[in-house]
Amino acid sequence: MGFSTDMVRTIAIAGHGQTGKTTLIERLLLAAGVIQRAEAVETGKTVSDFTPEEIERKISIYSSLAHLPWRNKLFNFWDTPGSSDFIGEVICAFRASELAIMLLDARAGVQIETIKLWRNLDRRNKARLLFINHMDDERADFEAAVQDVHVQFKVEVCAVTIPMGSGKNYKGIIDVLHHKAYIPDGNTEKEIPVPPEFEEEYTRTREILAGAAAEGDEDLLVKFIDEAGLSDEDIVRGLQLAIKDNRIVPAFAGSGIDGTGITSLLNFIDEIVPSPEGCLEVSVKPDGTEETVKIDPSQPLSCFVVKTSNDQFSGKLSYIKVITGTLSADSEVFNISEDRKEKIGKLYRTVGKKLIETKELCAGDIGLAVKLASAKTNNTLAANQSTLPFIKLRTPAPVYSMAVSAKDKKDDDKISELLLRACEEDQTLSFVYNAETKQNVLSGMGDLHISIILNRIKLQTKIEVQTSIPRIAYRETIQRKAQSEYTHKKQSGGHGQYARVVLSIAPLERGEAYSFTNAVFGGAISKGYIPGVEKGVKEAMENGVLAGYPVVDVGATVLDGKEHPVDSSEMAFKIAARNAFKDAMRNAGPILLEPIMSLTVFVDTNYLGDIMSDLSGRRGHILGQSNLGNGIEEIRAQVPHQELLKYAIDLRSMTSGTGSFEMVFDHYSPISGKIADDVIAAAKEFIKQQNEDD
Ligand SMILES: Nc1nc2c(ncn2[C@@H]2O[C@H](COP(=O)(O)OP(=O)(O)O)[C@@H](O)[C@H]2O)c(=O)[nH]1
Ligand SMILES: [Mg+2]
Repeated sequence: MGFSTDMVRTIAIAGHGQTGKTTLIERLLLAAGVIQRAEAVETGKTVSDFTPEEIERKISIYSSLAHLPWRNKLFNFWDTPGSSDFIGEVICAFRASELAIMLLDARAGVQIETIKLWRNLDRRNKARLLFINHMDDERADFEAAVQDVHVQFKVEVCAVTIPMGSGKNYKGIIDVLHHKAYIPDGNTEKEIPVPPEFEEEYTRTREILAGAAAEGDEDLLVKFIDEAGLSDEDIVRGLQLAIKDNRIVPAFAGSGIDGTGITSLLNFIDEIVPSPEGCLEVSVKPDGTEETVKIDPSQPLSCFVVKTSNDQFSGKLSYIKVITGTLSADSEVFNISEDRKEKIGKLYRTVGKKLIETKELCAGDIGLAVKLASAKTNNTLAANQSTLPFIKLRTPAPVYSMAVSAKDKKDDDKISELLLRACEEDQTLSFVYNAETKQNVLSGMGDLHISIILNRIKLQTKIEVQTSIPRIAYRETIQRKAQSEYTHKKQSGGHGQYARVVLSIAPLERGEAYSFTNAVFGGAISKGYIPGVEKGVKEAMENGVLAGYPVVDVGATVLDGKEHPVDSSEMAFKIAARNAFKDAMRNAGPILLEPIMSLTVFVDTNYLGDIMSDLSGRRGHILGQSNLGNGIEEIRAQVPHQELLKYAIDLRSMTSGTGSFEMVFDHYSPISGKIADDVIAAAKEFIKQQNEDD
């Protein structure tokens, strides 16, 4: 059966680990009759956690997609991982969804990953609902969790369902929008009238909900004030507008264990959450400027590949979000990003690993195609060749790297091939050969992320992979001006070589990298030889005089020189300039620079002291620290990269697994004394070894 844009809703379920996302998907599918029983995550039989890695570790690692029919609509739900190691998977799901459901554990309220995910959704301006789960657990507190979100994110949260009791006394929920209650009933939940003892709370909550719904719409506000309340229809209309403008966050209560709170959530999505039509995507013009595109079924086809995975039976799976028009099975489209035609064969919807064939996907919908010849994640597919490509997924910088090689050198190529393929599937993974340090470096979002990738390769190929902490890319620079002159001369028999260069070098501002000026007066060096001089300077800067690291932030000026009518050449000037530079650098106070990372750490308040003193032990410079409420601290610091190579592991052990961090390169900063001496000694040892190997 075909679905039109107004019938489709795509929703990402996100939240801190263990809040119950995977369990909630089971409950949603059960309520819609897609599955006959909800499985516990521990059994390894849930719809969403179906890969061997997920079954073994009992956590979600990949985002998985499941669709379900509800009334006359089709809902696509993404289950996403909660661990920040797999944020790349969450980002795919966010990109392909118009709405997110943020899951909270009613015992814990806002947690560290909640904050990071919420900020991520803010950057995308995505509307969201709040599902406050675990109401059946001791210490569950619905109101505290709602208040937490309100205080933490400065948003208006309004309860659409409220719990009847909590912990051992949890009986179910009240659907405020429909004046009904739901209680557990065998496998699912059943509707009952609101029990008299909850009538008062219902009335109070409905009043607040009406007030929230009225806000932002003048007509409704007037009605609300004049008529002292709103009709059910008016509340629905107000909420529709509020969600569309992302003004309020509706909150729901429930439990994944007894399946309460599910029906009201599904009905709300049906009745209130707007159609994807008109939601915004971004495309990029050839000059790099961005342009918004509306989800629109009436335009020619355009779609975006949000995710690629490999299925052992079906082969390559491309998850395609349709932005405009309709994507049909057995059609031909243009892959804008790869500049070639692409044949679409069969199209599918999924329920976890199960593929269900469909003839078409309309604008706003998401599904998958198998074995596409060229399509990769981030590709734009369209009917017209002139369609602009959509903007690529925005993924965070990697925080953890490992140098990787095969135990047996002959397997290195195979490993590289597999890792490069893994990078195509996973945008937060990178695998690059660092020519400077002569290492193959695999980088990702944490040690768990990297170890899962390497394990998979080991399972597939039986090849032994060895890892080591990667070498840091240091730089060299100078502290003061210096001048030198160098004559390159070989004039004994045959064609001679002659060039003389007078060169001055001076420090530039940090980050300015390099400049070259020709200040030769009166033709002492012919114009034609100046490029040779510059090449020599650049070559010299590839390996500094201290430890062979690239030289940065130096301005070179060629002042004077001398040439020979027959024996001079560009090559001769290059050699002279290279040597002149090295000589000058030795006299210019050469120093080492190390990369400094900008680090943001999120930890529970009780670890704050430990983390702060640990950071100063890592030569960190604390820039600021703020209490985010609910016992969570954010620390911003600048720390040498050298000291953060194992931070993913160390932070976890210091915080019993609760801490989390982000980091990006910030700048280079000088080092001296013993730290510099050690780096220089290690570099010399490394160069010696390389020479022996060659
Ligand atoms: N008591 C209780 N346990 C729950 C609830 N929802 C999920 N769980 C359990 O919490 C654990 C983590 O659930 P899971 O769905 O894997 O969480 P996820 O990491 O967010 O996907 C599992 O043992 C679930 O059975 C709930 O509402 N109440
Ligand atoms: Mg999960």
